Amino acid sequence: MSFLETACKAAKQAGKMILSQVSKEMATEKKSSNFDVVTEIDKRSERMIRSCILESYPTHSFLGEEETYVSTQPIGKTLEDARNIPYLWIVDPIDGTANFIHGIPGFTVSIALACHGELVLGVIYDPCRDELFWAERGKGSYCNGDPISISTVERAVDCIIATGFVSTSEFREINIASMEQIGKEFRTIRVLGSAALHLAYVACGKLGAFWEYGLSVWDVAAGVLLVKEAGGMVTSTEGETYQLPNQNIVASNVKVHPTILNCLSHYPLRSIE
Ligand code: 2AM
Ligand code: CA
Ligand code: CA
Ligand code: CA
Repeated sequence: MSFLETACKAAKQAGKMILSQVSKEMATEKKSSNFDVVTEIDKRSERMIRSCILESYPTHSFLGEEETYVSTQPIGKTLEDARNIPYLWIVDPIDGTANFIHGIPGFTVSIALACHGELVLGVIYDPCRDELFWAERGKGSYCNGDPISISTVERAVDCIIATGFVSTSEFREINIASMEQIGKEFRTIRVLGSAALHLAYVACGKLGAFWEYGLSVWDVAAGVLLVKEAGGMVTSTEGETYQLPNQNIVASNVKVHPTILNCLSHYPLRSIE
């Protein structure tokens, strides 16, 4: 089985298990705060994905949101150290846990593979709609086997942009404030609750763009490759070339990118340092 096949199999298996648990009674556990919670299903999903990947590739490294990391090689806390790692899988076992807990469609499984710190594979699965998105470096992006590409819309006013705001993030206020300017330029703003789903929707052209402050590497790793391989642009909120694990991200169909960066320039990050 190829890396892609393994990742797709793991994402689908986990996604179907998650879907089967929606609306069932489940305990939630507090992580960093009351806003940051995890369920037994997040952990079960991560264990399923980890077993599937490490059974196929026992020497690879694995970074998951819920159980930090298991690795045959020592890896650092951030991807800065990932350049020394030949194969690092980066996994969000449920992106959109809040939606999952409340039974709202809009949660995904996100699996990426970085080789020596460079993204080579990204898979995002939305079990509610049975949509499997994937991208391989240099080979384009796909949804359920069909090639996808970014929106061709030229003007911000003709497209929908998405965002989210992590309640516990130091960037929360700036994220919310930035909606004011962005909201004046774009048709409307959506907050679907899964950063990975937002990125998959930018890749297939449903959304013109997505921006968010304060994200983690597992929220965006797969989606960044999907957007790039679909012809889109990904930068930091300050317009620099996007590099994992930058927390602040803008992804778009290229054409509306300058409008977003211009809006965000009203909210310099220096102001919260
Ligand atoms: P999660 O569901 O995996 O935690 C939405 O804004 C994005 O932010 C989602 O990708 C979500 O991922 C993440 N997120 C939401 N609340 C969070 C919190 N309190 N801490 C960390 N990440 C959070
Ligand atoms: Ca979480
Ligand atoms: Ca997440
Ligand atoms: Ca998660």
